[in-house]
Amino acid sequence: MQRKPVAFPYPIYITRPMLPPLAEYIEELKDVWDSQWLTNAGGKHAALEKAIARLVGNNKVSLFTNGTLALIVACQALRLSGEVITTPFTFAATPHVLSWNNITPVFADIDPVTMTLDPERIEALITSRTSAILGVHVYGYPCDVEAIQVIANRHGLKVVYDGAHAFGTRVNGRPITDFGDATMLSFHATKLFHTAEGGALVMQNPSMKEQVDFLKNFGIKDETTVLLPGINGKMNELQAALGLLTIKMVKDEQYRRQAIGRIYEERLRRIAGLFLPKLPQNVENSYQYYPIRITSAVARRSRDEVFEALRSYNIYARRYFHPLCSEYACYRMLPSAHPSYLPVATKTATEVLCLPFYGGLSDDQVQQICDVIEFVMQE
Ligand code: T4K
Repeated sequence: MQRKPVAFPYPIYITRPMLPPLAEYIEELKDVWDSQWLTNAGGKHAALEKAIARLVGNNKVSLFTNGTLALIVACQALRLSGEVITTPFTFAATPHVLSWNNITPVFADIDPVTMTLDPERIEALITSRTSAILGVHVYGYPCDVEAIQVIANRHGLKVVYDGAHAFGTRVNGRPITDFGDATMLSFHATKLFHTAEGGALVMQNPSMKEQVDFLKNFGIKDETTVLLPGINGKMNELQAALGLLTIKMVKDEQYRRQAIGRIYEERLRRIAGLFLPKLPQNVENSYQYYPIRITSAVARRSRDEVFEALRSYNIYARRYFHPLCSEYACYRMLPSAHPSYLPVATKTATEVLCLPFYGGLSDDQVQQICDVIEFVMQE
């Protein structure tokens, strides 16, 4: 039996944001101070929008103050209504965006391997009220974008993706934002690339970008013309200035996370009942999260026991996404929310644990986290 490991004397979180040297941020802010232009499509906003457009293969990009507003506006721009089919295995923002648009979320079960919307569960849920499919590239693992598009085409539905975790994910060499009518990206502090709070919509259609740009600025065209009932979703210059620095740090952060992933893999792969993330060959990882799965039928400890035990060692892993959105008080009365229709999602939500995963972790810290996991799973 392994000796009981020591607890960390400080908290180890699931993530920590990349931060450029403060002096560089101050330098970047000098133009903002000089121009006294703080928001409403300033120079930093334009520069960041361009930089992100380059990364996503020159698709149309519109920056937002957060990812949630970007998704709300996508629903407006695509005129979604009635019902939208989505996954229950996601962050609260996904179904809430539908509710804020007066749309009923219809939950479909997920694929047991990718943990994303199972295309085979979608068609049975389509009714005359269905206007779209809203997939989530959970942990940056891509939905089955081709199968989803085939279904959407067959039924005349729009396809929107919540790509909050998928900045940098590529499928067959193509940016994940190439698929569907629009993809939301989140640039929240907990995301790989971040602007403290922030987000973007990536679209294929230039006329949609034009409309989205109006919608995020109250629908204003000029001083006397308001075209649409818009909202305030604009990214400000302080956020964009931070983004112009953090975007340069993404590649190194991904390399470091890849190295951390290798340590986890090497140390944890032999533990009975503990399953490690494995992406298909044709997918490039965003390195957003490191989700392990603990299957209580095989493991000596349940996911919740491991989660609690890790906390006693000052390790704050997270159970993203437990409970399922379909279990929230505001959604559980929906017919599609009944657990009997969502067996895979229900089981997955009891198994997943996202481990600390960020470039600032040293090899020694990762090894110590592994010592603790090994110990608590064999206790
Ligand atoms: N769709 C999906 C699938 C999403 O996951 C999200 C957001 C959205 C849509 C909405 O996108 P945004 O509108 O947020 O752009 C966090 C984030 O707040 C949330 O953005 C994210 N998903 C979700 C998965 O995680 P919490 O409640 O878990 O965050 P919190 O405050 O517990 O932070 C987690 C840990 O991160 C902390 O324990 C320590 C560390 N941390 C956090 C912050 C905020 C830092 O080190 N520094 C920080 O500034 O929701």
